[in-house]
Amino acid sequence: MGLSTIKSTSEHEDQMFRLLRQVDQSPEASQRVMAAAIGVSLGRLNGLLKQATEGGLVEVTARNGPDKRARNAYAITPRGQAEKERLTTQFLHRKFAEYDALHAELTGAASGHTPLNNRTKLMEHNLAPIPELYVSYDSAQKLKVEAGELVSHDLTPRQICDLELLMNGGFNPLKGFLNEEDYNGVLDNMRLADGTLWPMPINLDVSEDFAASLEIGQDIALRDQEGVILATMTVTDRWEPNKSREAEKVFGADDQAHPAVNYLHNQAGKIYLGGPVTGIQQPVHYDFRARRDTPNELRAYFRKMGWRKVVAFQTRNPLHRAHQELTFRAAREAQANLLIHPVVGLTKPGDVDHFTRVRCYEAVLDKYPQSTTSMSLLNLAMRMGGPREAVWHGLIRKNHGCTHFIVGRDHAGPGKNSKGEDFYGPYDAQDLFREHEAEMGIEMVDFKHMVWVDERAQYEAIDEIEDKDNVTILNISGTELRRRLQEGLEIPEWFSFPEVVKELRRTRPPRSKQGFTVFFTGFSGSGKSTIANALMVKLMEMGGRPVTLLDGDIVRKNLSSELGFSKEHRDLNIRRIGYVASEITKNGGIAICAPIAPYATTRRAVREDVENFGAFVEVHVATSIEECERRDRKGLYKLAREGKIKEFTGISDPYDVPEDPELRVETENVAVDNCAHQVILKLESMGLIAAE
Ligand code: PPS
Repeated sequence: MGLSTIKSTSEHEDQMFRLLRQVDQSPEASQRVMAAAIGVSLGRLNGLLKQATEGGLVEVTARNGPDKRARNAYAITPRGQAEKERLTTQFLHRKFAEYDALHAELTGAASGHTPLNNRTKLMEHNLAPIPELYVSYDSAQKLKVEAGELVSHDLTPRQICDLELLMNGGFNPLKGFLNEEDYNGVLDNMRLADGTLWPMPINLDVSEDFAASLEIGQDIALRDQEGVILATMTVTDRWEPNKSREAEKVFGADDQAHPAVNYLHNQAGKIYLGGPVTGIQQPVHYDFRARRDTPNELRAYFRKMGWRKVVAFQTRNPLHRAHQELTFRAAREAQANLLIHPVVGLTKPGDVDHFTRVRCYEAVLDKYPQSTTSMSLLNLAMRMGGPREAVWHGLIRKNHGCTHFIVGRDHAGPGKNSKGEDFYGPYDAQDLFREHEAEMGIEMVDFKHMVWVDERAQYEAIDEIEDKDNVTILNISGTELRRRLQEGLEIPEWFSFPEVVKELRRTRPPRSKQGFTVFFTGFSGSGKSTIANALMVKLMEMGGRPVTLLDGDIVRKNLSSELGFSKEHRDLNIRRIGYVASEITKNGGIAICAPIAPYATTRRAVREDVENFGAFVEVHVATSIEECERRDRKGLYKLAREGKIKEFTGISDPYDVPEDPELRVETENVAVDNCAHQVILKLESMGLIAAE
């Protein structure tokens, strides 16, 4: 018969709890001391120990005692830690119930204590300093000089983010980039080789050549993009990962529509290096320095402010009224303070840049009651890994001294897969978090979907509105917000704060105020330059934005004078034009380009460069090669026919006709003015020019 059936459950659990606490605090104590501390007989202690070891809560290691006789030492396992926490919570639960009953007996009324399930459970004190990987200032100075001699690896932007959190304890308990055994554990069951919960592989991916040049056991220097040495690493492991397997295990699908899977296959190096890291200095940030805190700085801040419970809110988007309402509610529910903890490392491609977001957050911060809420920026490189990412975020926030974490619908969701379906279920992240909550030592506060109830002029949680059919419920989706910003339409006060809308409008002005590029392409002598010149003058007459003409000949004189007309040189020439056009577009100007640009792939690459910042309008000047040759303004076609000019487009070199340009203009029997006007009409229809 099992012990638990002999003893009453609660007594047994109390004893187990005391045993786990005792093993945790004094693993080396003799059995006699242990039994006395727990208040049980030696026999009972043995029974408990047997059960704890069999259940994987405690590990036994043999060692020699002072009298040279071998004896056992005990260590608590991560599972044991989780069980200890569970039992603690249960113990408190019972004590609350007893207290409540006593209160009622003495006063005739309930104590007013909120039942445990609805109140903050016992939280770990996440406020003691957390281990960092940095060496002391003096050692760092010395190490920096020594590291100058080492082979070095230039970190990618993502690796810099990862390294910062490794070094400052944000990724505690990791001590470096994962070794192969830990990596496999993380992939297979979200655990390091020693059983500790860790859901996200943190790898140093490098090229095959670099990996091959190293010896196992060698120290390497890790440098930022300006060459500053941030850390050294001892390479203990080197392996070629199966990236499809990693994608399947970590992100649930080997589908490149997932941004992290795309990164894995197309950007990450082929080989992984693992090994412990020694931190020399933090990556340098020139922006919002006062708003960046290491885990220990935040822990110290919470201690100083006397904050015992802190709810963290993770975000990669600007905050609007609904967010303010839900975060504040979450904090109130948990009877805790609030930490707005936005990610400013790498987020999802296409997100609002972090400079704009931080200015928005600063505006919202004033809307919370004084000294209840703080904001700190987190230099995390997100993976958009949904459920696993939520658990990872929770562990990171715990390391930053928080006791609670808000997990929303589709937390860190990557969008749709290549079949147009969601990668994860809307509540998968909450489910996985809940499953590991006790072990993690940070509690989940689930997100309430807040909507505006017009009649009552306030935000309410949608599932708490009882008169749904009789009230007007309003909400604006992210897509709708982007459309309104794009088109300069109204954004109502109930949705966001005027200060936030102002910031967003500054960064995302309506299309008619954004920069854009008009890209003419066509044969030599097709009329590109003439139409481009006419267009430039018309746009300058309208005013409002600076206009730059990057004509084929002008560019070849000023930017590409050393280039000829081979495929390679033409590509280089067009990529240079694309780069300048994208910079002009980024800065709100109009770039008009007029090269031949014969290759479709190169034109597509330029389009992608420009579209990061504004519209790209491709105009095919569709004059036939016969007509161009007939006109032969510069006499080049004649020379080409005579073989005196080699690789001449349309004669002895290819031209890919644009398949789907924004506009195609015919120039035969059409006046230049009319062609330029067609472009103006197109720009108007795309919202790129508008009446004031
Ligand atoms: S490309 O292919 O886009 O890099 O060409 P681009 O920079 O527009 O330069 C085209 C002008 O260079 C002159 N030229 C030639 N064109 C085509 N093929 C060959 N081999 C060649 N050699 C010289 C020609 O005058 C082009 O001017 P445009 O303005 O197009 O008539």
